[in-house]
Amino acid sequence: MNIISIILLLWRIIILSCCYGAATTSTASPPIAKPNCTTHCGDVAIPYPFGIGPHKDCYLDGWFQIDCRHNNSTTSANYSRQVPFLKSVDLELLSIVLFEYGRQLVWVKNPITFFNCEGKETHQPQNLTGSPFMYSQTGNRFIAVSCGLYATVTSDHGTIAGCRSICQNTTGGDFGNCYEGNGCCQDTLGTNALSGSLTIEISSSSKMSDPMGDCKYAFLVDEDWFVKNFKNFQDLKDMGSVPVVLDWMLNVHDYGERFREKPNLTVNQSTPICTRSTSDLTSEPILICDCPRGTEGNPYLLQPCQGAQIVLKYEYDLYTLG
Ligand SMILES: *[C@@H]1O[C@H](CO)[C@@H](O)[C@H](O)[C@H]1NC(C)=O
Ligand SMILES: *[C@@H]1O[C@H](CO)[C@@H](O)[C@H](O)[C@H]1NC(C)=O
Ligand SMILES: *[C@@H]1O[C@H](CO)[C@@H](O)[C@H](O)[C@H]1NC(C)=O
Ligand SMILES: *[C@@H]1O[C@H](CO)[C@@H](O)[C@H](O)[C@H]1NC(C)=O
Ligand SMILES: *[C@@H]1O[C@H](CO)[C@@H](O)[C@H](O)[C@H]1NC(C)=O
Ligand SMILES: *[C@@H]1O[C@H](CO)[C@@H](O)[C@H](O)[C@H]1NC(C)=O
Ligand SMILES: *[C@@H]1O[C@H](CO)[C@@H](O)[C@H](O)[C@H]1NC(C)=O
Ligand SMILES: CC(=O)N[C@H]1CO[C@H](CO)[C@@H](O)[C@@H]1O
Repeated sequence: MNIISIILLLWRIIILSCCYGAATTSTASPPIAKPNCTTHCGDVAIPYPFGIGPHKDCYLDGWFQIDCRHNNSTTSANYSRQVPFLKSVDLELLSIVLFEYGRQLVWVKNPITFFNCEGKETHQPQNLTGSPFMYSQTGNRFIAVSCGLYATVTSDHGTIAGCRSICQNTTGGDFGNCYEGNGCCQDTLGTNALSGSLTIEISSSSKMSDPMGDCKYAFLVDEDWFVKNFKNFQDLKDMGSVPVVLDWMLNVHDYGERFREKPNLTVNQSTPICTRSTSDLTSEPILICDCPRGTEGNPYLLQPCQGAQIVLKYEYDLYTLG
C-alpha cells in the first residue's frame, strides 16, 4: 500500500466517522412498532412483529401478542412496574432480538423442574407445540442439580440431553461441579428435536443420598446467563425460573405473502431485505428480514430503513481497499 492510498484511506475513515455520526444524531431513531402502538412494557422494547396493542394490527398475529401485566410487587418502589408476557405460550419475556447472526431470538423465563423439593411444584418446560418458538439448541444448556442422579430431557422426537452426577465430597453450591458431574451435571442439547413439548425426568443412579437432602431439580438455561450470573444453587432454587433462549421463526408458507404485500418501495439501499431461508430447526422454509448493512430500522414494518447512503458507500470502499 503506497502513501497515497494510506492518505486516501485515512480521509475516508474521517468522512465515515463524520458522516456516520451526523447520520445517527440528526435523525430520530427509527420506529420499532407500528404507528399508535405501545413500544415498551416496563423497560423491555417490543418490536413488531411482536406487539402489545391496543389494536390487533400492532402484532402480526396471536403468536406474537405481548401481554403487559402488573408485576404485583408489594414494594412501593416497584408498585406499578409492568412485566411483558408472551401471551400465546404464557412465558415472561425478557428481551427480543429481531436479527443476530442470521437468527431471531427471544429470551423468556422458564420454570425450573423440581422433584421432592419442599414447597416447590413440578413444572415441566412450557409446551411450545405448534408455536413459532423453539428452544435454542446453541444458546441453552441442560443442568441438573443434586448428586447420584440421572437426568434427561426428552421431546416428542426423542432424547435431547441427559447427564449423570456422582456424590463425592459434595459440598453443594459450586458451579464448577456441574462440569465435573459431582453433585450437579450438565449437557449440551441435541440438534433436531427441540420443537414441541419437552419433559424433564430425574431418577436416582446410586444408593448414596445427597447430604443436602432429597430435593433434585433440572432446567434448560441460557448458557451465557448461567456462566455470568450463577452464584449458588440456593439462590437459583429460590428463583424458581431461569432465562432460556428461544428461536422464533416466520414460516414462508404462513407469512411470506404478507411481506410481499408491502408497498412497492423503489428498490434502493434503504429497502429491507427479506430472504427465504432454510433452518435446521424446521423442515419448512422460513422468512428472515433485515435492514441492509449500514442502515437501521425494523424491517418488518415494511418501511425504508434509515441511514445515510454515504456510510454504505465509504464502508464499501474501505472493505474493497483492504
Ligand atoms: C394514530 O392516532 C391518531 C390520533 O388518534 C390518528 O389521527 C391517526 O390516524 C392514527 N394513525 C394510525 C396509523 O392509525
Ligand atoms: C398479577 O396478578 C394477576 C391477578 O392474579 C395475574 O393475572 C397476573 O398474571 C399477575 N402478574 C404477574 C406479573 O405475575
Ligand atoms: C416483580 O418485581 C420484583 C422486584 O423487582 C422481582 O423480584 C419479581 O421477580 C418481579 N416479579 C415478576 C413476576 O416479574
Ligand atoms: C402440547 O401441546 C399440544 C398442542 O396443544 C398437545 O397436543 C400436546 O398433548 C401437549 N403435550 C403435553 C405433554 O402436554
Ligand atoms: C474427598 O475427601 C476426602 C477426605 O477429605 C479426601 O481424602 C479425598 O481425596 C476427597 N476426594 C475427592 C475426589 O476430592
Ligand atoms: C415496483 O415499481 C417499479 C416501478 O414502477 C416496477 O418496475 C417494479 O416491477 C415494481 N416492483 C414490484 C415488486 O412490484
Ligand atoms: C429509497 O426509497 C424510499 C422509498 O421510495 C425513499 O423514501 C428513500 O428516500 C429512498 N432512499 C434513497 C437514498 O434514495
Ligand atoms: C425494592 C425493589 O425491588 N426495587 C427494584 C425496583 O425495580 C428496579 C428496576 O428494575 C430495581 O433496580 C429495584 O431493585
